[in-house]
Amino acid sequence: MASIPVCSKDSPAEVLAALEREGCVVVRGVIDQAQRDAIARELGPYLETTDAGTSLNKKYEAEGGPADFYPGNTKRITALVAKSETFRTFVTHPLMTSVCDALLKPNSRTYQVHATAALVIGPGATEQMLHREEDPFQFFKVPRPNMIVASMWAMTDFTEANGGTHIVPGSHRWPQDRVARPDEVVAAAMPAGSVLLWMGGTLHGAGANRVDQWRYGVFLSYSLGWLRQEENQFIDVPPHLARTLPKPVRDLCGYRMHLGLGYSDVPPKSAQDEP
Ligand SMILES: O=C(O)CCC(=O)C(=O)O
Repeated sequence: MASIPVCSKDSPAEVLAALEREGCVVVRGVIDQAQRDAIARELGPYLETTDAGTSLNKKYEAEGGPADFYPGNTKRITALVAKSETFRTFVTHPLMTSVCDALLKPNSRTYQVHATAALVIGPGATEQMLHREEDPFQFFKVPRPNMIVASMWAMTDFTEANGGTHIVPGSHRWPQDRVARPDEVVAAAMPAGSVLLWMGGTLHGAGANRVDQWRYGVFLSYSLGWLRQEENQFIDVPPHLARTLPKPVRDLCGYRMHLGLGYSDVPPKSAQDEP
């Protein structure tokens, strides 16, 4: 029976081993109630004014994406580095940097924020199609080097019934075209405060919500420093905002060079960083 390994945040070596082996892992007790309350407070005004319909699909379809990628009754807001101070502490969280140091740095001098989103799934939302974070990079055939690490931070409990993320353990090592059997798909069940991590090659998707409560998750992924970011951080976190952020956050948004890549005439540094 397929399952997602569960680790404590105090065992980073186990987290890493499970992630490499199964392509996914749940880490419990990463953020406390005060941090979840802060996220709810900071993102609340954006979520309140967000339509939970499927209008986002039109935007994605217009850009060449699938027409039905986002199942109904899901609120999705992006650009979280710009919107939430607490989220910025997730970006530099030691759990994430230790995993990215180990899995991404062998293939790139730096890594960067790839995409951010709050994904709040309401009653009646149907299951999302399984997909991989690496799908836009299919020009490189499998097996590929590690390119992306993704995570979902549980603001509420995640259950099989309320839309807990569907994951296919082990699928990060599959041929591109292998289709998952139903018994290979596992819903991430985890208490609020946990983080689900998965590899860029792991099949996953949002689960269906069959209960009368909203499932609230915060998504954060990282990619190799020389890849195109999924979410354009230079638009979503523009230079005037980047200058005000702590240097580690600004660097992770991509405001630093990878070897010769990414130079610019606009100084991203704040006055106090200048030598
Ligand atoms: O909401 C989830 O559990 C996963 C969402 C996802 O994979 C996506 O929207 O790309």
